[in-house]
Amino acid sequence: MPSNVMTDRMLAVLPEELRPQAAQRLAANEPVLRRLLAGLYGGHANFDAWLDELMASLGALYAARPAELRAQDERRAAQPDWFLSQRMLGYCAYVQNFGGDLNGVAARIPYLQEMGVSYLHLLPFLRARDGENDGGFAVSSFDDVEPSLGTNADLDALTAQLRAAGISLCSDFILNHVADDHAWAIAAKAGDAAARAMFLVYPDREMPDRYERTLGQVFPQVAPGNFTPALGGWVWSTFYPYQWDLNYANPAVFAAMAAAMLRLANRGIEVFRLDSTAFLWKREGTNSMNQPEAHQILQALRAIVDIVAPGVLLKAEAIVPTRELPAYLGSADARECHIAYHSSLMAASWLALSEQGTSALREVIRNTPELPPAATWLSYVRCHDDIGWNVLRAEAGADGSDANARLARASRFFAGAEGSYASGAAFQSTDPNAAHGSNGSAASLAGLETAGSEEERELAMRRLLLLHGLALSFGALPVLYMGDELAMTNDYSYQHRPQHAMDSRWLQRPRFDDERWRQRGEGDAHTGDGDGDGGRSAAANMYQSLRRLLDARRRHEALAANAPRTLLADAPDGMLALTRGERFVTLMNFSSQPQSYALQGQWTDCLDGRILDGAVTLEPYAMHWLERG
Ligand code: OTU
Repeated sequence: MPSNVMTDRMLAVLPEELRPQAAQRLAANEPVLRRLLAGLYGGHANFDAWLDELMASLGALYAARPAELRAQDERRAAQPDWFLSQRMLGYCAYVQNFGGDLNGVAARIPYLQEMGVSYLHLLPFLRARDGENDGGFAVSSFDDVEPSLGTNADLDALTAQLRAAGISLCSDFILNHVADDHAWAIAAKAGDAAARAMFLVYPDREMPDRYERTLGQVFPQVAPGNFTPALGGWVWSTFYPYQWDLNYANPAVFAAMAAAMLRLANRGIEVFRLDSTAFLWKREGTNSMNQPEAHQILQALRAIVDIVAPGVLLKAEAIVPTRELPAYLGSADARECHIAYHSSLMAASWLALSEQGTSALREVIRNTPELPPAATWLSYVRCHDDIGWNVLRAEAGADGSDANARLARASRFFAGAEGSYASGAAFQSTDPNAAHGSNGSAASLAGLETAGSEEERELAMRRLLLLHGLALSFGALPVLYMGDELAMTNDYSYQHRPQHAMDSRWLQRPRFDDERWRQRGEGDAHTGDGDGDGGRSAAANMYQSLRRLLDARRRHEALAANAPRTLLADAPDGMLALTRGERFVTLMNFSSQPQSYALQGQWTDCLDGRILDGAVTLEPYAMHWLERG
């Protein structure tokens, strides 16, 4: 189908007044979209008719986009780096844990504003499978809110309230798989051939066995293997057996998912966390991750967003080795996602704490390239998943050490091995010498739960602030994980819930603690609530210390996402020293011993106002954010 036919097809369904704007966006993005789709699906007999229908459906979604969102699209298209500011701050929570339901989340907007949050990632809130559903990651309908969390009207009200508060709502878009009770799965079970073709189904074990030779396993303990007996054969299911992978080689899957995403965008979702993006395309003889076609699918989705809803951001969740990450952010001439999780940076910061050395962390930073304009990393300390160690294999082995032994040691350390301050759990390892992942809340992993003395509590608090300090100063969109701002510790209650008991990720998925929330201002001289630091609760201590970091970050343009960053190689191994721009340096001590660093010139610590020059000594786990002068 020639290019102008595609454009005409879409313009035909738009009202007159939207056509000039649409024509402009099509001129910029349609050639790319056509090339990508022809590459992926051009071999299909009905390709032209399919493309025709796709363009008509995109046109209808464009026409249906509310005027307020269209106006926001225009503002953002005129300033495509709007999300790179040092004033952007993310917060991530489960709806049920943070607010009970969507209305309860709306009631917490003032709290989010108090912290300066401008981006709220609510973990899955669409209708999920009954019973086990991987915390909502097994979606039954992309068009309905999970009834226990509210209604579609509640979602519309929440997006409007958040928008008015200057907070962008981020929703998971779980595009790799659907629940085994999604309408497509139900129809496939009833024998519908078109529905069956949405999945990857094999009549016997021949192909599954061939694929398994080179596939990895995400949940080796609780969901071994990548195929599930269903539909009279074997269905591809990378994650839990009730999460059926979609067949992106089928153009109908692509068209249906693109439309589902835009329908959500038209409800006011401003950022999509594209779950499990690495797994979208399967190829025999490989681990079926990070395949070129997976990137082409994401680039095609990006072109569609740039045509229909250019104010929307795509965020890649690809928990893959550092060298595979940059591709998800595309390049200047092949745009892909706007944001990608830097899981290597996150995992390496915990590894550095456990080793009291920064060699692997530095290697990760050296392997982190500069990014195309209007794209950035997502930095974080903890999230709802495990800290996956496997992404660090290259960096942990770079200096000739045995990467597996090193990562397995970290895994034991955070599971509370002898001599460790951490309380956590090793995730999914079938072998005590293997490294898979670690679970636990940030506070518990950093030692707050085991701390028996004031001094130990102080060290745990410093470790937490150190990791937050790195996430906030690295140059990224930082996202706080609910409860970490109040130093919430592990939640062991999952062990008594049969549907969660075998998945220790629930350790770090607690209910928001209102008691800690009420304590957060205690003893804060600024609120006049008390008289100094004495006797402050851990929650108040954490909240106020973190707020100091958040406030300082907001004041310093050098901390904007893409301001240049360099690693200072002359810092001792226990320390990490990074410059941001010409006038900003962060010094972080990852060890339990004091560390020294020789500064050139005079610097002011923007956290406590102290003036420093010459040799500085950092106390155990201490940090400085220094501005020249
Ligand atoms: C994602 O996770 C989600 O964040 C998990 O909560 C879901 O269980 C999963 O998808 C299925 O929807 O590999 O890149 O190791 O890091 O499952 C996708 C555990 C993933 C997670 C892993 C992850």
